[in-house]
Amino acid sequence: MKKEKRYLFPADYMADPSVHVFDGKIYIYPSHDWEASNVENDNGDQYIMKDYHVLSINGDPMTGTVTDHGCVLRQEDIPWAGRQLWDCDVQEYIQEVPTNAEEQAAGMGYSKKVKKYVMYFPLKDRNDVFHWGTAIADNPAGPFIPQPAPVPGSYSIDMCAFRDDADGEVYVYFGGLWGGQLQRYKDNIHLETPHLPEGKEDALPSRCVRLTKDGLGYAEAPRPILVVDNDGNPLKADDPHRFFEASWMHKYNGKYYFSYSTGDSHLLCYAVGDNPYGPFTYQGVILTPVVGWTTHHAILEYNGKWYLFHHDSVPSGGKSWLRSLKVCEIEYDADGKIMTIDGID
Ligand code: FUB
Repeated sequence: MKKEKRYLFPADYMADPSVHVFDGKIYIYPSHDWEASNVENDNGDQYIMKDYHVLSINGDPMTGTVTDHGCVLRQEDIPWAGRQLWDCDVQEYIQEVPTNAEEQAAGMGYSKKVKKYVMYFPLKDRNDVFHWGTAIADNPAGPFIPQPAPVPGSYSIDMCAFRDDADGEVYVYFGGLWGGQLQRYKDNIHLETPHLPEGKEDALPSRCVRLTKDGLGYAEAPRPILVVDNDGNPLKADDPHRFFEASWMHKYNGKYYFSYSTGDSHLLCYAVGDNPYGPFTYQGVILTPVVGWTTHHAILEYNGKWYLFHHDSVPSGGKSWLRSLKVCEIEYDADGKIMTIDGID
């Protein structure tokens, strides 16, 4: 179906939106696309992003004023940086910190609760291997101060940091094929020889890990996230609806909706499960192909309506590495199915 769409930030090329409501306001955490002189290839060398901005929307996503809070983290400020700051996400944490002498004299006791915001970003180290970094801010609009080293054991790209209202825990969904390097890992161990499944082999799954309470590390080993058909069989590698990258998680009517990009078949698809780890039963297509190679998204409820944030390459004349943020409303039918939206307006 056709839906009215809005370009959110015509002033610059930004992509890969992660979107949350913090303190009642919508915050967008996008990648910041740069003009690339290098060749476009399957390794994604054309995506040479070097910093992050935070955007916020004052009110309704379709009409509210969009504010650019400026550059909140630069590659050059990250001690272990090699190259390529790809899709990030941010989550809010409440932390107990010591009070100072003045606050104690005012009767506040020895500790107080403060909000902290942790950004999760994928970045290649100097050996060209992706890990995730974390960076901390006092405010959802940043600036974000990077931790000195990547999260131990972390790998691949495209983190979605989802807080489950059922248990209060944060689960990070991640992974991406090809340039995202997921094929280099099995059971969280780096393989000597990468294995990208083909044909009727089971498709390579996205991963999910529950984080520690401070949001800065793994509370467990990452688990595979299976997308299965109606008979419970994992989707196969040659299925155009299989997972490729750009995980997102949201809940609707108590069900867990895992959505993702199918990469080389250029769709946004979704699957539904009963808990954060799945398995997730494949349901359908959210968005048909857009102009540009990549497709990426976030789904958010705001004031009782549901929105799809995504990107396309129309404003750059089809340059796949120069993408622009868009938003439109999405609808569910009575059975909880998301109505498919046309990617081309
Ligand atoms: O923006 C760089 C990469 O392209 C992202 O990490 C992928 O999801 C794709 O959008």
